[in-house]
Amino acid sequence: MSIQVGIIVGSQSDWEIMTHATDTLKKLGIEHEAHVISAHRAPHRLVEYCNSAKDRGLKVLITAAGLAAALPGAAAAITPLPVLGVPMYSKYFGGMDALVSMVQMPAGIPVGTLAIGRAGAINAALLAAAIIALFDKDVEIALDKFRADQTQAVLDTPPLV
Ligand code: RP5
Repeated sequence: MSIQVGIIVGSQSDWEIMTHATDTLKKLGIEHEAHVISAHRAPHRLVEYCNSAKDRGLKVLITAAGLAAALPGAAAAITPLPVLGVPMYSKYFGGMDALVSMVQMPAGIPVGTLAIGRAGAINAALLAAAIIALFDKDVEIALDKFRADQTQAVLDTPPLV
């Protein structure tokens, strides 16, 4: 099977949180790749990556960045692929800085912005899966099973007290 999801993070320091996205993609059997590509520190690399992403067969990009968090918007400006953005926690503003940056894209260049941190990383993977499931039966089946198992796990939880 070919690689369907490309993950790009602005820094190695974002990676620990974004392993929640790769763990989720693995559970769903979705092939993916991940790279550190900073929009500010390596802009030319970002342009190269995003310009070739669709031709290489990728279907969705998941991006993660903190602080000024230009990466998702810059990626979305270059590639026609759906771009999902996960804001990273920051020491001074708790990730609200990145969240507001990502969600406030000008009309015409959307970034599907998720929650800050772990929930956003997991949900970015699930949203990528939902997009791919529209044309990939294996992913549709895997996502349906994931959701059913999740529901069953809640139902199986014994009373807390
Ligand atoms: C952003 O700056 C990265 O996405 C990261 O969240 C933040 C801090 O990066 P480092 O200084 O830890 O490399 O570009």
